This record gives sequence, structure tokens and C-alpha cells, in this order.
Amino acid sequence: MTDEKKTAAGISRRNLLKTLPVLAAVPGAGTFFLPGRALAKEKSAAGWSICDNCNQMPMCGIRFQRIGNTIVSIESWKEHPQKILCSKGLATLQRLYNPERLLHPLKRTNPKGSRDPGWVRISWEEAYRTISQNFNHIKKDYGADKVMLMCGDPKEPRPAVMRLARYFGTWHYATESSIACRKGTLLAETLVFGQENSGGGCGPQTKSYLVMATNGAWSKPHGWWRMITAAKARGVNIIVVDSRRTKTAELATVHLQPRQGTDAALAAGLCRVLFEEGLYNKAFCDKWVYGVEEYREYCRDFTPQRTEELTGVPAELVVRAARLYAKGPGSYAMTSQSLSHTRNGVNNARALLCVPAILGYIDCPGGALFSVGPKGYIVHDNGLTKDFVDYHWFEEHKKDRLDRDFVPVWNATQVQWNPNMLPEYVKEKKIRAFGGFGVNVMIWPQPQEYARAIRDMEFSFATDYFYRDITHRDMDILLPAAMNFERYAPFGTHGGKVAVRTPVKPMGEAREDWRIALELGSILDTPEHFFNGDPVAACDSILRTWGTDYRTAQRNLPALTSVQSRKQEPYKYEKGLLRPDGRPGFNTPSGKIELSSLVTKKLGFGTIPLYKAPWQPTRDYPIKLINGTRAPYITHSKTRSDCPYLLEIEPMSTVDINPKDAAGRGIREGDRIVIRNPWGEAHARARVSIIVPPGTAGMQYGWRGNQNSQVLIPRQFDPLSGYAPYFETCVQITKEG
Ligand SMILES: Nc1nc2c(c(=O)[nH]1)N[C@H]1C(S)=C(S)[C@@H](COP(=O)(O)OP(=O)(O)OC[C@H]3O[C@@H](n4cnc5c(=O)[nH]c(N)nc54)[C@H](O)[C@@H]3O)O[C@H]1N2
Ligand SMILES: Nc1nc2c(c(=O)[nH]1)N[C@H]1C(S)=C(S)[C@@H](COP(=O)(O)OP(=O)(O)OC[C@H]3O[C@@H](n4cnc5c(=O)[nH]c(N)nc54)[C@H](O)[C@@H]3O)O[C@H]1N2
Ligand code: SF4
Ligand SMILES: [Mo]
Repeated sequence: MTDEKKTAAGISRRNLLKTLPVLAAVPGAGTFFLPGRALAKEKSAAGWSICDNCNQMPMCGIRFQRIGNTIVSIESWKEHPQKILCSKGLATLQRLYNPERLLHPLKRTNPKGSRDPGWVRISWEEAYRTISQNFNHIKKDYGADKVMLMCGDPKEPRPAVMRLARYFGTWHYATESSIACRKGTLLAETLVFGQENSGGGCGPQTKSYLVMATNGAWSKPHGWWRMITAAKARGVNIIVVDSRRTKTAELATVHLQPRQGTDAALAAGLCRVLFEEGLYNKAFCDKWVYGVEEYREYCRDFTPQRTEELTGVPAELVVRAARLYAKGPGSYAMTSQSLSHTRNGVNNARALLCVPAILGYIDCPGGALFSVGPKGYIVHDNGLTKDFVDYHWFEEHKKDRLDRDFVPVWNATQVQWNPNMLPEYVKEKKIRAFGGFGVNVMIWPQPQEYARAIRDMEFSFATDYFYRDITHRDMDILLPAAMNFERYAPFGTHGGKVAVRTPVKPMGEAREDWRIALELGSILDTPEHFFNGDPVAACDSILRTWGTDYRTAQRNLPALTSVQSRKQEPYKYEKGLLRPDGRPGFNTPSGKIELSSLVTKKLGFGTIPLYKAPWQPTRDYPIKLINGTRAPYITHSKTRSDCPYLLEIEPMSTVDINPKDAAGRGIREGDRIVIRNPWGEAHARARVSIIVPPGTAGMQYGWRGNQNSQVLIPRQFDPLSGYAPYFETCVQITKEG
């Protein structure tokens, strides 16, 4: 890319560089720095923060050098358990000083739908006054539940925003996880095991490891990649179930490559081998697993040959993988999304979970241990603690939520609302106002319908780092969010240790999301519930229950601070440690692991996880598209414009296409291509690669304009999770022009 070339947001590289004395990237050295000549006379000091550039949770540790209030270099925080910054982590410094950042509150002055919203700068006071007047008016006239609050993929604002929803009084609180991300596969775990776990680790006693549709080499380059390469070196049998030949799959002892959306058939085939050959753990099943006979009966038809026909996985590999995995103790990794992105997604994930379940690999030494944390900590909800967000209140109001008819199983099991029918709710005036923290309408299939829903609301506001045209143009108020280097909250939790930060002052008038949520809460409700708007006091309310506080933890830096935490132990189900009533067993209706779910049965959604044939390729649309596989240097929509350094690696939407499919279409590496199906059309360029098998294409979603692949996805949802079929649609790919 030349200096003059504009990025997606219209920032030129020269423009960016002008804001800084010199900006140099030295990824090889693991340091990203700007040796500022103008700043050189002041003394430099060290500081610590946490990377948020793949939005996983408070994740990898960052050590930085500052001169005055300017951060001049960042590197890995060596005392932190997640200590190797990837390219996206190093690029957060470039994001921090990006001249396109939102730095002041803005309000629109032209009517919604105008080409130019007419943004003008306003004070924080005016912004808060406008938001509270509008929210209170809707609350008074129609009820607080007509206001929706939402966090996009950014996980860090969530506890404060959920608390805001609770005390404002709306149970219509949604996150990217209740739209499309990890809650779908966690729902599968909840139905089978009675709780979320997100897979298990691969510890010293683990002998076999089943990787269920995650390419952690690229999506979790922190601890997970180190863990699995160490496992490989120890001789652990790694079985990877992935439709593509990924970097993770290349480590595998056996790679099972099912066609997308066929995992329930593959799982039934694997279980059949385990049942028929007597390899399953009969004693464990007799005592702790419900529905074994029903599922075993169902699996009978899934002979290795039939499994091959349905999934494309060679029969002999099905048998080999089952036998190998049975040489346990074994554990498993679970994708945080890919399996749930087909119309049968939750059942595909549930079916794969039956494999470790019937082998008894759950919560045992070397198996998938259920994770534990400090008191009340919700490991997979980023809600920090149940008390902080008042889970109980959200549980009580599940029955009042709008998703009750749309996705009854979701509604019965989740505290977060699934808002995927938003366009309909807005038309019916069931939702009238919107408050979003780091939201992106492109997360949804047919995003233009959701953008219209936001436009048709009576009032809406959002906080973000940047102005995002498609999401923000029809909002009423925009608020500038402070970045990871500029905020206190939240802290990171890593087992029994917490990581806190020493932030610099935010640029412009940006404020941290927690502060915005707490200040709004103080106005809309009462300051006592919102720590008088102080994020550190809010963190302290949690940390004190764990035996420490923010300032103490800051004094311990760079060491992390140990907190009171439950110790990890196996066989928690035998000791009554998994159920709220303290009785032995799993937290399911039967008290056992449920291959046959009493929850889905009660709600009329069947019992065992059945295979349902996914959409099949046709003559007109012969290629199955995986619209959303992760690339190592991209996160969703955002890194496209915020970090020009990353954009140089991949400057436009790039689609992996198999050499056979490419040759048949006269497509060569780098050619411009068009992807079409009955729902839409998107442009991209081709990367000819064997990472995808013939008949499959893969790409990372999130590009804007005519590269927006989200228009290819229909609004047809998995009846259990309400998630869209991002990984199931069939397309035609042709050379442009
Ligand atoms: N086709 C397809 N669609 C998908 C997926 C897929 O694989 N394929 N994946 C789904 C999944 S798993 C996910 S997680 C979502 C991605 O979810 P998205 O919501 O698309 O995620 P991002 O683009 O990372 O970020 C959203 C916005 O938050 C802003 N932001 C980032 N950090 C902060 C912060 O700390 N505070 C504030 N206020 N703003 C912030 C960013 O600038 C950006 O505008 O997409 C889902 N949709
Ligand atoms: N670099 C980077 N890292 C990220 C993110 C990012 O945007 N960029 N996003 C973060 C987020 S929000 C999430 S949710 C995670 C997701 O992280 P991962 O779970 O690793 O997600 P993906 O890479 O989308 O999908 C994993 C694999 O699923 C395979 N797959 C697709 N469909 C099927 C199927 O039907 N069956 C089987 N067996 N395999 C299938 C794909 O080939 C792909 O290799 O990554 C997180 N980490
Ligand atoms: S993996 Fe990379 S982007 Fe994600 S938190 Fe770590 S350094 Fe940041
Ligand atoms: Mo996600």
C-alpha cells in the first residue's frame, strides 16, 4: 500500500504518521515503538495494561514505556500468564494514536436517513442529559424493557453495562455472544453437562485430545497454542475435527475433515464405533449418563460407510479416530463459534460432546475439568461475578423477554437476551430505544435490516473508539470510548490471580466504558448503585470479596495478585460441588450428563442431538462458503481500519479457494472475484490454497462496502440458539468482469 492509499476508514498512512514523531514496527523483536525525538528529554516510566484486540476477555498482558502521558513503546508483560503479544496486540499502539479516533461526544443535527448526519461536538453533560431524558421518557410511557442495552464483541464493558440494564430495569440486555458467538456452543455444553465450560485443557495426564472445530493456532495464539504444541511434543494423540486443513489440523495424529454442518453425523459414527467395540466407559455411563440407550440406538445406523457418505470423512479414519481417542484419559477443545453457525449448529456441537461424555472424560484427572475461579466469578460470561450484575434478577425476568417464542430453549437457559429478531421487534414497537457499547450491525446476517431497525428507533446512542458509518450514521448520540491503555476497568482474572493496569490519561475527552455506564446509571438510577461513577470503586466491590483491592494489586505490579479462589479438583460431581443444591451429580434436570436432554424434550425440541442435512451445493451454487474463519492478523470488522500496520498484511477481503475450483474458473492467485448466491453478492480477491478442500471456500467476514459478505447470509436461524447459518450457505464464485 502506498502512503497515499486510503484505508477503509479513509485514513492515509501519511496522515497517521504525521500525528507521531516516528512510528516503527519491529514485530520480530516483539516490541512496537515510537522513538519520539520531541519527547526524549522527559524521563520514561514503565506501565502495564491488557490487550483487547481480539476481544476475548481481559487477555494478554502488555508492558509499556511512557514519556509523560505518551506511550512510546509496548512489549509483552513477562510476569503475565498470557505473555506473548501477537501482531494484533502489538498494533494496539498504532490504534491508540490513530488520528481518526472519536475524541468528543457528538450529536446529529440532520434528520435520520440523511446522507450527512451533521455531527456536532457537544459536552458530556449535554450527552448524558439527552440520553437520560429519552430513556426516562420511554420508561415512563412504555416501560423500561422497551429500551435495549447491548455490548458488541468488546467483552470488557459488559459487567458495567449489564449492571446498568439491571438498575435501569430492562431485561433486554444483549451481547455479541447472544447474537452469534460462543453462547451457542456453550448452550450445547449446558444441555449436555448442565454448565458451560468451553472445552477442557490438555494437562500432563491427558493422553488424547479431541479438537472440535477450532483453529486455535490463529484464533488463540496466547496460551492455547503453547499448550497444544507441548502436548504434541509429549506424544498426546491429537484428533482434529475441522472442515479445513488448518495450522492446528497439521499437528493432528488424525484429521477428520467433515463437510460443514455434518458434525452430528460424524459424532454418531464415532460413538457407534465406541459402543459397538465396547470401548466406551460402561461403568461411568451406567451411573452418570442419561439417555445412553436412546442415543446408542440412534447411532446404530451410522456405520463407518454411511458416516463417510454423509460427512465425506473416510470410513477407516472414523474407526481409527474413535479407537485412538479411547486411549485416554482424554480431553477436548471446543470452538467458541464455528460449530454453532449452521442451522443445526447446537445439535452438531451437542453430538460431538457425546464422544468424550460416553468415554467418561469429564471432570476427571487428564480429562476436561470444569473450570473454577474466585467466588461468584462467571468464567464465560465476562460478567465478573453473579452478584455484581445481579444474575438472579435476569433469571427472574427470562419469562418476560421477547425471545421466549423465538428460541424457547435459549430463553429457558440463558440470562442474555437473543435480539436476532430485532427488525421485527422494532416494527412492532416492542423495542423503541438502543444503547450500545462497541456495537457493529455487520455482526448480523442481512445487516442492512438491522441498520434500518436502529434508524427506526425513537432514540439511540453508542460508544466506540471510531466512527463506523454503517452502524453509527443513524444514531442520535456518539460517545468516545477510552482504549485499553487508558482505562482501569475491568481487571483480568487468570485462575486465582488478577491483573490490574496503570493507565495513561485518555486522549481528548474519551472516557472508559465502565465510567460511562456507571455515570449514566448514577443519573438514571442512583449513584449508590453505581459507585458514584468510579470504575476503580466498582472493581474494588468485587476484589474486596476476594481479599484484595485495586491499589494493592497495582502496588504488586508487575506481579499479578493472588486472590481467594476455589482450588481445582477432579470429580466435583461426586462431591456435590456442581449443583446449587449441593447434591452429587451434574446440574441438569436428571442430575446426570444428558445425551438425551430433558430441557429440549420439555420444550418440544426433541431429545437426542439428531443429524440434519445441511444445505447441499447445487449446479448454480456449487461452493460451500465458510464466511468467517479467523485470520491471524484480523479481528472481525475493526482491525480493517484502525491499525494500518495490519491492513498492509491483507488490504482487502481475501477468499481461500482450492486450486481445483480455481483452475475450473480460470481464477489465479490475487484475481478479483465475485461471490454470489440468491441473497446477495460480495467482491473479494482470491487466494488459491489447499487450506480448503475442493468445493469449499473460506474467508474472514467484516469488510465494508461491496466486500461485505454478510449480505450472502439469510435470516434463517438455528431453532435452539437463534444463530444464523454463517458457515452453511452455498455460493458461486467467478472471476470479476
Ligand atoms: N459472517 C459471520 N458473522 C459473524 C461471525 C462470523 O464468523 N461470520 N462471527 C460472529 C462472532 S463470533 C463475533 S464475536 C461477532 C464480532 O462482533 P463485532 O461486534 O463485529 O466485533 P468487532 O468488529 O470486533 O467490534 C465491534 C465494534 O466495537 C468497537 N470496540 C472495540 N473495542 C471497544 C471497547 O472496548 N469499547 C467500545 N466502546 N468499543 C469498542 C470497535 O471499534 C467496533 O466498532 O461477529 C459475529 N458475526
Ligand atoms: N486472529 C483472530 N483471533 C480471533 C478472532 C479474530 O477475529 N481474529 N475472533 C475471536 C472470536 S470472537 C472468536 S468467536 C474465536 C473463534 O475461533 P475459532 O473457534 O478458532 O473460529 P474459526 O477460525 O472461525 O473456526 C474454527 C474452524 O472451524 C472450521 N469449521 C467451519 N465450519 C465447520 C463445521 O461445520 N464443522 C467443523 N468440524 N469445522 C468447521 C473452520 O474450518 C475453522 O478452521 O476467535 C477469537 N480469536
Ligand atoms: S492474542 Fe493477540 S490480539 Fe488477542 S489479546 Fe493476545 S495479543 Fe491481543
Ligand atoms: Mo466471537
